Amino acid sequence: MKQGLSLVAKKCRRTVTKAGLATLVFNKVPVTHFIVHEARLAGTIGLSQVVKWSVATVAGLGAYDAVSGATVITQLAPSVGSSTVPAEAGELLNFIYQVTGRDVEADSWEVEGQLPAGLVHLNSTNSNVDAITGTPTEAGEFFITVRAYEKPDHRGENQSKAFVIQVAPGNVPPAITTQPDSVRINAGSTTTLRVMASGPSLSFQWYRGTAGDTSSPVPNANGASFATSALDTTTNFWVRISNPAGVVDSGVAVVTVVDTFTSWQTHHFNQGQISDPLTSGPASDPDGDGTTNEEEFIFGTRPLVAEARLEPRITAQGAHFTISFKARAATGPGYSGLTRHFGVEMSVDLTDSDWAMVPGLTDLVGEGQEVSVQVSPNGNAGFYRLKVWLLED
Ligand SMILES: [Ca+2]
Ligand SMILES: [Ca+2]
Repeated sequence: MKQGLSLVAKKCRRTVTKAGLATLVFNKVPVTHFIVHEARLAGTIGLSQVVKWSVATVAGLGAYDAVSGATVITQLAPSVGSSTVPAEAGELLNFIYQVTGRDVEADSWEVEGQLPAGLVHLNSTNSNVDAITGTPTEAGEFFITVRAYEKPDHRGENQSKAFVIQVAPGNVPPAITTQPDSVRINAGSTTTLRVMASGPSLSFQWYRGTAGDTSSPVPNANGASFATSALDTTTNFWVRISNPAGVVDSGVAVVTVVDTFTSWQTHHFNQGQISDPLTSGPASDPDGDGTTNEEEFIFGTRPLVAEARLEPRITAQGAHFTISFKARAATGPGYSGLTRHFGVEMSVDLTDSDWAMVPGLTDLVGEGQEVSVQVSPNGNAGFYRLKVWLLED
């Protein structure tokens, strides 16, 4: 019995000594460094210091039972002997623990439960000492269990102990690592905006408007990302991120809304008409002016008012001809994010294959201007047609 007791105490002293050394010397660097340098440092530190630390540590092991030789897992650092592990967000934590009272070293270790973000299990092998290390980035209480196994790969007899890692909020203000992106969407649809930020205990609030203007908070938009409601007009958003140590505002993300035939419909037809494709469908012509609804959308004319077709005027001036038309701008309801373009094509015989763009009239942006261009058909008969199309800005 006496011999058994002496064996246990000796083994305990050896493991405690190594871990204690590391904690004292390297408490400002990740514990991986300690593992690498352990052997070298053990040789350079004075024996009296080692002994002093060993004694202090053993004295702190309240649960250690030298008489029976019971196997226990004990915290060595940062809070010797405690089942609570104090930590602070943004500050390096080296949580070191050891198993004592065993006749053989622990061959493998396991951590059960969710570690706070930023911490990793060192996952020692063939060592009575193991550790969890890193810089936690979130505050809170994290309940974990560490388990030492007699054999590799989590086999054999095992011993476990529960710890709670208490991460205080710390003093690290939030920082934005990725700003929210500006996007283009079709009118009436939604999008999801995202921001990425670092720092502990982050709170988010998204706002409409220009950055810094908090008059229009978006209800329930309190995460790193949020889905907008269906948007009909171009809208600016930004997000304020805060924690106990500070506040940071993102830049503005512009959600550019681009109208489509479908959203144009909602501006020109009532609900009953929209539900009737014979009235509001793209191929329908409810006003009987020979222009389909889709063409009225492209030309910028009114789908329920019969109007003259949008056509170029041709006037003769001696041997020359002048083609003129009004290049309407794509403005008003149904044209958000769109630009109207005009071009004139010419054919000598009206066959589909030989339409050619007229030089100088290949692509004009409609700004409400009167366009007038002289053409010379070179003595041949010529046919002209006006081409109109909408493009996203
Ligand atoms: Ca029509
Ligand atoms: Ca019309």
